[in-house]
Amino acid sequence: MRVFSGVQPTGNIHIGNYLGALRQFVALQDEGECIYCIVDLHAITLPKDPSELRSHILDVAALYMAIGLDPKRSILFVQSDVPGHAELSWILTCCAYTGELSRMTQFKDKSRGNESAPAGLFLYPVLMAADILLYDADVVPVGQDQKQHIELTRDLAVRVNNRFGDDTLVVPDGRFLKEGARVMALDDPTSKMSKSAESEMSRISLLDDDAKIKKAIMRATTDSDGEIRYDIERKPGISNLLSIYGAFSGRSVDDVAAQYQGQGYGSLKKDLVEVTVDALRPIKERFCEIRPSGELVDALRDGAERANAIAARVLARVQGKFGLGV
Ligand code: ATP
Ligand code: LTN
Repeated sequence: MRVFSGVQPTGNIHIGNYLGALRQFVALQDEGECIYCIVDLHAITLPKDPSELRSHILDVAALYMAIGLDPKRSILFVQSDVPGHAELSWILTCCAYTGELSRMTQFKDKSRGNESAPAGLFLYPVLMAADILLYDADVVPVGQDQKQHIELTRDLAVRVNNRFGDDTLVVPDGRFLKEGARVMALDDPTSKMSKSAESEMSRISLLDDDAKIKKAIMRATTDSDGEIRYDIERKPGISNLLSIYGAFSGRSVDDVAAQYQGQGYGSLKKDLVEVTVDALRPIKERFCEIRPSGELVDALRDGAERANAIAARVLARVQGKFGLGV
């Protein structure tokens, strides 16, 4: 089984990224051949300061390793170090329909009908499909927000295969977790926790200090009926806290809710601060060792070389089917 996934270097990884996607990356190392990418070409779909981008690329790489990804067992690399991503992306762009791309909810949210939205934002899901299909990946661990993009990837693979034969592209499956697949913003539990949201109190980054973690959780938006119960529709704030608690402690939300039955929101929040601080402490410690070390860049160079060897083979196969080149 081959596994592929990616994270954008758009800012510090938050607990939504970790609980929804990255925690699966680690577990999957025992199940198959894993390829994890830092998708810098996706990050420039909206303008980025070059030195900030460079530093976020290295931060995400160090965080990959700090959470337990092993660059010897898995391939860890930066997307733009493997030219095949952009090349396959163009081929797939020629197979995608403008209608289906216009229906992508992430595009609609980020462009909001603006005529001067970058075309890269529109083509973003095609580049994501290329990332996955370039490695013949079987499984793609992601958060719930990527479900529509995974469906498009599958549609494109099937469309290409219908034209050129089933041995052209592998049709991948998304893998979504039950607990943590959609962590919501702490200050607004009706929108998802995001790296690029303006408010720092909306998220907890894996590198936040204990005081910031405490502040964000204690101030998290809740309702006023005082009852601890998992009910996303009526109690999105408390449900979000229960689901973060459950995901970090390996327990079900109902189990956690039962424990706090009859207690105030304050004691749930106080304990969640502790659970979160304990879970992030070892990650932060490893990050501080790995980030300044030269091994980080060496690992990424080695990863790019190994990724490129697979990508070049798949790309040549697809180009051959399309009749490209001499
Ligand atoms: P941005 O806010 O800049 O769009 P992001 O926070 O959505 O970024 P990505 O790099 O796009 O982060 O996503 C990395 C992985 O984390 C993806 O698999 C995505 O599905 C997952 N993910 C992102 N946000 C959440 C969330 N709030 N809950 C669960 N999973 C999430
Ligand atoms: N679109 C993803 C990031 C991403 C990705 C991928 C995830 C780009 N290419 C390939 C899995 C596989 C997101 O999280 N916003």
